[in-house]
Amino acid sequence: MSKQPQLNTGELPSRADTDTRANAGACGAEGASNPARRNVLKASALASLAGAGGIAGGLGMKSALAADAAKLPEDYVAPGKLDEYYGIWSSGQSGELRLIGMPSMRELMRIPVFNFDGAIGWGITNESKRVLGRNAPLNGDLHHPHMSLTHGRYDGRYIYVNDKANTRVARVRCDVWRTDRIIDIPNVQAIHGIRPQREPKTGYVFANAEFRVPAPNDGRFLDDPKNYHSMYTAIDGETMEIAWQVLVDGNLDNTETDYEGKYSASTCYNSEGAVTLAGYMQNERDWVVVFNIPRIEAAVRAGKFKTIGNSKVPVVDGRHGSPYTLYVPVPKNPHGINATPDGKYLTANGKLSPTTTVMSWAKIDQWFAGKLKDPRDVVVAEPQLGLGPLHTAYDGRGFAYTTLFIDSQIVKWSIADAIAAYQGKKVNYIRQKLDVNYQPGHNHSSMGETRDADGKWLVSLNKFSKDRFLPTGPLHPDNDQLIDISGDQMKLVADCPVYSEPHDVTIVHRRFLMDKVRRVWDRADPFFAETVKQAKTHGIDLEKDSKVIRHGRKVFVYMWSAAPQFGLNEFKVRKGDEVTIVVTNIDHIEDLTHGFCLANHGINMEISPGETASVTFKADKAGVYWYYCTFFCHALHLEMRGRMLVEA
Ligand code: CUK
Ligand code: CUA
Ligand code: CA
Repeated sequence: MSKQPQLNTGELPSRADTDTRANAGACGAEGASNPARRNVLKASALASLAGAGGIAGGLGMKSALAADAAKLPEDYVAPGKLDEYYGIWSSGQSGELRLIGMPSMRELMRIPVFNFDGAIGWGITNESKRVLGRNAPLNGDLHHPHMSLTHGRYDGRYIYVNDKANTRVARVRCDVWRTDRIIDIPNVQAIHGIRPQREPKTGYVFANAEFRVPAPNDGRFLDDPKNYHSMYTAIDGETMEIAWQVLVDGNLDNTETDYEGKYSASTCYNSEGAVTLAGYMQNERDWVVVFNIPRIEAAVRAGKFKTIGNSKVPVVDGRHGSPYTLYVPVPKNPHGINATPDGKYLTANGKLSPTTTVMSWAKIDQWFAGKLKDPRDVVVAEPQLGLGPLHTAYDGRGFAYTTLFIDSQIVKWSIADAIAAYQGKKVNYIRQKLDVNYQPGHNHSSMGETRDADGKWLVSLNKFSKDRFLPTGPLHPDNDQLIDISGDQMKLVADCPVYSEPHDVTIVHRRFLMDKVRRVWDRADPFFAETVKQAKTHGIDLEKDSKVIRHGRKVFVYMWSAAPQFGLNEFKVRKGDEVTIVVTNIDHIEDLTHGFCLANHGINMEISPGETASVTFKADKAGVYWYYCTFFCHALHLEMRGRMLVEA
């Protein structure tokens, strides 16, 4: 995705189904501005109120700026200027993570996680294989990226992501933006929703298993759905070890945690335990299951668990009637579950019901304390929002924004008014419905899943783009739309085509990240420490030495790279040797990356400043094979090459 700033050409949408409010041109005319300009506007507006002396000058300045701002679209970030937010995008079945600057929506970087990436050699290098596992599948279905938190605020350390396709959870480091751990989740199938704990600091990362399977799933039980299960998994976010699992009734879809470190909760759309489409829709109500974390931890400590098959993970029984869980009946096939940034409520979105169910963490607390009888007593509102509510985001000012998949809209509503209406008061809790194009799944607001929710931007991740872009063949991009939510009314600002198929995004203000991002690698970085250790055993100083070391049929080829040269002009091996090539980029200069590509061997890897990267392969073809640099590093970049000579 690379969206050019949409200039305010006044080009109007031609289709009747495009809301005119939703036109970028209209926004510009209403005094749109980039965030910096917006602050100037705010300051001048304040100045105009600050006493008689300020009025004339303030107003004059304000209108001048407004006229100026009217020339620029709201999301405009001038060349050379930096975005205010990092949008951390999932990519669905592409299996990678993407960094997109916001509000410009310019794609900044892609971080391979579960997928093959030929640009940096993810899936090729030994360093990436150590993270992936040697025979790991090179695909994934990455839906949910969430940053680690401390006291309900982003802490800029890690992004945790799920892989629904291969039942995994991974962690990406935010300093070098590289995946550093991928783990398999045992006893279950298809990790979907995940959430890091908010309080006191991401301790657990919770992971939902969506598909019910036998446990153990070893062929003993097959077509016997009564013996299928789903489990909730708690992963230690630091060590990436699995702490425990909870056996549940039904299945698990999305998950959310509170702001106090006591509870987490998941939606279940298959309370029926069905295996057919008609079956999943049978019950009028499914549920939200709430997990009592301290009670589960106590049960594990007290040995009240079992283990399954070869797995050593403690499994606690959290099915109906257990002291560890609360099952709250909610309307039919709920989907997204989202906690409000004030720490008070969570909402479960109806999907097949036009409602969103608002629950109170305080009432959940009372229920577990035995002060409430009916699980439905924890519900404080159930507003009717429209057709197909999937996910809800918050602005920190008491408003919620829910995607309506079937209506192709975002509905803005007041949480307080919805609660008042539930108590019988006559209030209209709906503030606005904005058409989006088309069929939104997730939406996400800037900083909206933290205490710092700032209510500036909202992204609607639309599953269909239909006619919004130049045709690209039968496969269409998704359409992620940028919406300004800073005012009373939502305003659609930009369309942004994205490759299949992001589900979710986390929008993090740059202040949480910019200082933490490394510009060159630390030579002591754990990502390639194993390779550095191996070089030491061969007596190699990676920064200085370029040489070939042979141990029987194993050959280690060490070389540095410095623009525009590799440390070795050529090296010789014998057909059948197992060759390990280790390249160290000794250009410790920001942005001076080299690549190492070996012709006709399916090998390419990136070596950023200060990095060591390695690859192991069998030299199974005699002859001359050139290796060359693949990142344009110097005027003589094309000349940066050498030969591997393979003796017959
Ligand atoms: S799920 Cu895709 S739209 Cu996987 Cu978060 Cu709701
Ligand atoms: Cu080194 Cu191009
Ligand atoms: Ca159902």
